[in-house]
Formats: sequence, C-alpha cells, structure tokens
Amino acid sequence: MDADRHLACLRALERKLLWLSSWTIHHANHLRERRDGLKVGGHQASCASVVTLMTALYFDVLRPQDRVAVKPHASPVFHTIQYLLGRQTRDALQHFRAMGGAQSYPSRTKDGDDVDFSTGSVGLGVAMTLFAALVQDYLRTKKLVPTDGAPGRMVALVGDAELDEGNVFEALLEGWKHDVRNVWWVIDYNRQSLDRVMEDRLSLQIDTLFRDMGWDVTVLKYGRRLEAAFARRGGDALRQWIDECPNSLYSALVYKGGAGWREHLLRDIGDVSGLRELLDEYDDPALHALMTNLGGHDLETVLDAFHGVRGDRPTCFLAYTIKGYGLPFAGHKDNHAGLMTPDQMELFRKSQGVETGREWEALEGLPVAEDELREFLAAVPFAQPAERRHSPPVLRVPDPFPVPKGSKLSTQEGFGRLLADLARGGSALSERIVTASPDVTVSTNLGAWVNRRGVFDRRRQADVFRLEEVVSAQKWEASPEGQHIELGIAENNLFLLLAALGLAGPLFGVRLLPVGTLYDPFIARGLDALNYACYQDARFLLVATPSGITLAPEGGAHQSVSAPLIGIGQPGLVAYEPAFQDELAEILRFALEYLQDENGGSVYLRLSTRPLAQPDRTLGPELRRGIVEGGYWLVPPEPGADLALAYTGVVAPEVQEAFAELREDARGAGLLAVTSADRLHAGWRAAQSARASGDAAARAPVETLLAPLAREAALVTVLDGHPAALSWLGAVSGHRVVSLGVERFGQSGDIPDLYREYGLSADAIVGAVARACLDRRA
Ligand SMILES: Cc1ncc(C[n+]2csc(CCOP(=O)(O)OP(=O)(O)O)c2C)c(N)n1
Ligand SMILES: [Mg+2]
Repeated sequence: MDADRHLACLRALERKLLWLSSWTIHHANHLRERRDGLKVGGHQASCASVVTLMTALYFDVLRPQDRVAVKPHASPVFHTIQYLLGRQTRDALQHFRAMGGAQSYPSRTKDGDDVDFSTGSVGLGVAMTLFAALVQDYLRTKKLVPTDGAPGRMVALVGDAELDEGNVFEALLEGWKHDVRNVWWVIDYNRQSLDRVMEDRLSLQIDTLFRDMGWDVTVLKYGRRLEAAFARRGGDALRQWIDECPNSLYSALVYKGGAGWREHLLRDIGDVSGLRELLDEYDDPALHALMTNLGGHDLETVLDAFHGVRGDRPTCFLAYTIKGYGLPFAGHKDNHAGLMTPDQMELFRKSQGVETGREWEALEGLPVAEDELREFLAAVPFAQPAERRHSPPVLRVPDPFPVPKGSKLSTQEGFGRLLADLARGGSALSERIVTASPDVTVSTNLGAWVNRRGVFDRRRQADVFRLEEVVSAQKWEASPEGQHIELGIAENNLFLLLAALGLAGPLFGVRLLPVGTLYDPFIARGLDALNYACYQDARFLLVATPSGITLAPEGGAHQSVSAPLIGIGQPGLVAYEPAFQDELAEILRFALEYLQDENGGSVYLRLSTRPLAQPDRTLGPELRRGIVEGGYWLVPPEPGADLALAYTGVVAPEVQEAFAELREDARGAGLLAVTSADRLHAGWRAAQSARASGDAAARAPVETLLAPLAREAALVTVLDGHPAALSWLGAVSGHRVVSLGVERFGQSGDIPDLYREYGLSADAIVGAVARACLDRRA
C-alpha cells in the first residue's frame, strides 16, 4: 500500500474512532434501558481529544511487544480500536459501563480485550509504564527474556491534568535514578481538566521538568495547515497571536467557531501586512479548521513525531489538542462530562455518513472502500499474532520452610532470616525473588538478603565503603545480577514497582516473586497505588514493620492503627499477622504459593520488632492448616466453655499472662491465636454465601473453631491495632464480645507504659474479661 493510501486509511479509521467512541457513550446514556435512574456517563470530549494520537499509535506505530496505559476517560476509544481490530465484541460496546460490558476505565481484570495497564485513578497508570519499563530492563539485563528482538515501549497516554498528581513526579525522579529506558509519555495537552481551563504557559514548565529528568521532549504544537499559513505573508503575526493567546480565550474561540476567530484576529492584528488577505482566503468553517489545526490533531505531524524517535531514551510528547475536537462542545470549559444531545448526535451521524440502524458498522460511510480498510487492518503491526498474555509455569516452593531458631525473636527478624535462608540456597524460586524497599531496606531486616543477593543496577558499582575498608554490616554492591531494587522514600513508587514486578509473568512471560518492605503506617501513604496494584491482579508480598504501638520508644507518629482493617478491607490482598516464628515460616511458605496460584492474590504480612519467647512445639498438619486459614486454638476450650480469649500477633505474651491468671476461675476457657483476621473473616463470608446458595453443609474455619464454646460464652479480643479487626468474631455464633485494641495513637513510651495507656496490658485484659463475664450475666 503506498504512502498516500496508507494515510487515507488512517484518516478514515481516525474518523471512525471519533464516531464509534461518541456513539458508544451516546448509546449507553440515551438508548439503553436505565433501571436505576442513575446517569451512565462517559466522556465524549476526553475521547475526541486523543483520537488522532491513538489512531497513529495503534494503527501504525505500536508493535505487539509495546504496552500502553490509556488515560482513563479514553476507554471508549481503546475499546473501539480493539473492535476495529476484531478483538472486541459489538456486544461489549453496546454494554459499555454495564455489567459484563466494556468498562468505564480500561481494566486488565474486567475487560476482555487485552488491556495492558488498568487506569482510572489518574496519574497511577502513567507512572506504571515507567516501572514496567524498569522491570523490562531488569529482565533483559539478566537475560531472563530473549534479547534479540527490540524491547517493548511502555507508553502512557496522559491527560494533562494527570500531571498534577504527585506520584507522577515521584516516579519521574525514581526513573531518572534508575536510568529508565523505553518509556513514552504522550501528553494530551488539551489544557483542560475536569473543572477548568489550565494555567497558561504550563507547557514550558512541563518541558523543562522532563528535560531536567533526562527525558527527550517533543512538542507537537501546530499542524501542517497552520505551519503553512505561518509561512505566508502575515503568518508571523498569526503565529505570535496564537502563541500568546491565553488558554481560556483560545478555548472559548474554539467553541464559538470561525466568526469569533475572525473578529479577534482582525481586531488584534488586522493591520499587519498580508494578514487580512490571508484571512480572506478562508470562509468561517475553513478559518475554524485552520485555527484548530493543532499538532495533536494532525495525523502526519503525530506520525512524524512518533516515527522520528531514535534510540531508547525516555520521551515525552507534548501534543497540543482540543478537548472535544470535532464535536459541538469542543473547547467549552464545562465539556468534561458533557454529552451530545440526541439532536446534536443526529447531525453528527449525518456528517459521518452513517445510516440510521447501521451505527455500529465498523467500516461504513468512510471515504475509503471497506475492502481496502480490511486489508489495511489485517496488516496493522500491533495486531500481528503474538502472545500478549503469558502464563509462565509455577515455581516450586519448598515445604516446609525451616523455622528460624532462637528463644526470643521478633517476626521482623525471623522474616529477615527466612529470606537470608532462601538467598543462601540456589533454588529456582530464590532466583526469581526480587526485593524492593523505599529506603527502609536495613530497618525492615532485608539486610542479610541484600548482602547475599546484591543490589540491582544495569551498571556494575562497587561498594565504596567496602573498598575503603570501612567496617559495615551492609554490603551494597550493585550489579546486573543484583536482586534488590532500592527505591527512594516515596511509598507510591514501591507499590507501583510491586505492581509492575507482580505483572512480570503475564506481561513479559517471566514469573517474578516481588517482596516489598516498608513501615506499616506508611501503607496509607501509598494506599491508592496499593489498591491499583491489587486491582490489576499483580502478585507480590508486602511486608510491613514496625507496626502498632509495640514499636514503643521509636513510635509516636509511626504507630499504625487502621492497618489491620486495611488488611481485611483490601480486595486482592490477604493479610497475616503472625506472633511466632513457626507461624511466620508457614505463612511465608503459603504466601509464595498463593502468589503463584491462578486463584490466589497478593499477601500482606504485618510484622513487629518486639522479640517474643517462642513456643516449644513442632507444627503438625492441622496446626499448619489453621495458621494458613487464619486461626487455631493455642489452648483449646473445653466443650461448653463460657470464655475465650482471641488475640492477634505481638500481644501474645500479655494475653497468655492474663489467660494464666484467669484459668483458675474460668475452667475450660480457650485461647485463640488469630494469624489472619482477614482470612477468617473471608472464610466466614464465603461459607455464608455458600449456604445462601444451597450448600447447607458449608462451614467456615472460624465457625468450626468457635463451635465448642457455649452459646452464652464471652469473647475477649486483643490486638495492637484497631479493635474492629477482631470484634466481628462475636457475630459468628452470637457471642458477647469485649474488644481491646488501639483507637488513638501518637505517644512514645516503652511497652509496659504504652500497653497500660492503651489498655493492652495483662491487667487490662483481665479487667476486660471481668466486664465481658458481667455483661454476659446481665
Ligand atoms: C485520583 C483521581 N482523582 C480525581 C479523579 C476525577 N477525575 C477524572 S478525570 C479528571 C480530570 C482529567 O483531566 P485530564 O487528565 O486533563 O483529562 P482530559 O479529560 O482533559 O483528557 C478528574 C479530576 C480521578 N479519576 N482520579
Ligand atoms: Mg486535559
């Protein structure tokens, strides 16, 4: 196909994308039954803004190994592209934003048409491409993937308002540190966000910022027609006028059309020699078309820019666009959620040569014959057969894990030792573990692992302190063989890196087992990014210490209170909080399997720095199962017992002390170790639904555990975290509950003082038991 025909086909598809994306949204809002009276929504203006950029990328520039994060509100454009490529059904488009249909925002897990990266929470998809590029580098540097082919480019189509999100800049700086390659960020610079038109001259700030971070910047400001007009007599003044035109005025004139442009141009620069003659050559619609001929809407300009990239340097394309380009509300500041009215849609349909009743036809009404377009589509490079969703084999996990030895150990230390053990052995599993930490590698006990496995860097870098014979327990040699990725403090970056590492299997065909460590309270700092990672079904192990008020003198502001509730509430993430080393070893073993299980997920371990005396025991199969399912009786209750204590994690000694004191009076009482409130709760919910669906025999582990207790038994629950994480236990069999935990925080102190202050001491537990028993009798 010659270049002219090629361009003609692209133009035809560009036009069809605008139509079908608008129609898909229109159909969802106006033509589908609405049973709940709620608006359906969709963003016709945001879609129109990126149609040219996405046409160029998907139908010409991208290769199958490239990966894209599409700005959330361009979801209909993405699905329409897939539809034209035969990879999305008409039914899914007809059910846009309905159950089972094309999703509001591109979704790896909910859409059927091969979304590379989910988007939705603005800024996160953007940064995700950078971390995916880093992961690709990791795999290629280690030759874990074939390196004969060209690397994939990790592309983000970025709404310009996304650049207000701090996580984008956190990622940029991290990318600079790691010398990131093969990332393209294509900024849809329509100078509009949701509410408003943006600041003038922001482009200069963006330009400088990206260059400072080591990126190439290509600005696509004007299209070919405008450039040609600038070259004419009077053209310099025209260029200067547009260059200086405030964004608000430009947008307003885009909305008003040809007459508005003419009036302003004549008033401002009408006396410039040649200008009037230049304008006279254009009638109003032609003048409007000229003045809106921005780089990001000019297919040839866009293609030249993308194809002009040489090498693998990260590149930012700043593409000037118009929000709603080609639609009646183009440029209007309120167009973000704007929808074309049925009358406007009718006019638009006619202008597109689409016949009534044939609105969904993929290739009709275009100035290029359908056969030619079909031939073109069949040859689109991106759509050539290639495996884009890999499922690499499962790595064997040793069973059981050796239990860290020592009479008094903290779970954090045990975790460090378990990883160090894995580092020592040369198993296939350990080769695929990648650790990462936002500047808390040493203080979260990853030191021994890093000493053995080294820090990852494309360039080999000696440990200067070692060379200079300065004694240090930490060996920080960096090399391509390293298996630890050291990040700056930004927690968002940790979660996005975990998301990218955790998708290495499906994206790049190599299973990695990412382990990220951080301080428990700072999960909240990156919570949206964590949620984002889980939503994409990325698989990783998150290890958080120190946690709770138990970090004592070091604590105060660092105490985490709601983290156990996050553990229960976060979909895609199973939370554990072990107390003892044998529990930890079993949970870590399980986690490495669960990460790889098709129906599994990610795992969060909430650990502590408080050393605890260890029980003298060897775990049998039943205990191991209990630990993984979320709980077991440390002291089983006698049948009909009327008291049980249930605890999670590091408060074990206080609970045991209280229990010993109470046992005299409360004969037959039980002591329940809850290793995972999250799993116990999930199991309970699952059993309830199973029973609701007719499986009368369904029984949750927690139901079985609590079964021996008397109906009127009292339960006292204790954890170093929000009491609601365990108080629900009372609802399982209708037991009365007194829950101890932490609802305030912020005080430094030692453990005796703090446990007394917050009511977690053995005395406080005994007191709670007394209250629970009194309540019961009342
Ligand atoms: C984290 C987050 N905050 C707020 C929103 C709501 N929101 C959706 S789009 C948008 C503005 C988008 O503007 P821009 O990125 O410029 O996209 P455009 O529609 O102009 O292409 C906002 C605030 C969101 N999706 N995510
Ligand atoms: Mg915008």
